[in-house]
Amino acid sequence: MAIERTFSMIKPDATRRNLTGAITKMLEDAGLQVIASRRVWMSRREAEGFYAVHKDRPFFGELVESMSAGPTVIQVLQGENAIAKNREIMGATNPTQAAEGTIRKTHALSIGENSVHGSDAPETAAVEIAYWFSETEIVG
Ligand code: RTP
Ligand code: MG
Repeated sequence: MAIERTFSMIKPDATRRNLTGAITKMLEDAGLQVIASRRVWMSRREAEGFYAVHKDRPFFGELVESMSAGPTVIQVLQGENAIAKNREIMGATNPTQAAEGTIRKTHALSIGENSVHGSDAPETAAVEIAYWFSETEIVG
């Protein structure tokens, strides 16, 4: 199995409820290693840039609003099959459809305030990591 890197965010709804440690523990317990981490309060412009692929979706305004409403913890995770593994631990986008034991089933409030983000493919992982981190900040 390939060692991969993926980009993860602990969203404002979760940092607001002091869940940074609890969520990071779920990631680490699943075998993912945090090789970069920073707390940021993103601007609307940064949120719009990061989520540009969703700009024509009806929920875009709400998404940008919630992501710039408070601090986010951005992380690079490394491990075997890290991209798929992280998506599995996160659970379905809508927490009502997320499996037992997943981060979203355990902690998310709604589809909009769903506590975490994770890259969905190697190409998006590379773009998303580079959007927030320089190579020197990533210590594998
Ligand atoms: P993510 O990108 O955040 O890891 O989650 P995802 O792939 O499961 O979901 P995606 O379709 O990429 O959507 C990005 C984020 O937009 C919000 N969303 N709101 N109100 C809605 O119908 C709706 N749909 C999506 C969610 O917060 C989702 O994580
Ligand atoms: Mg997505």
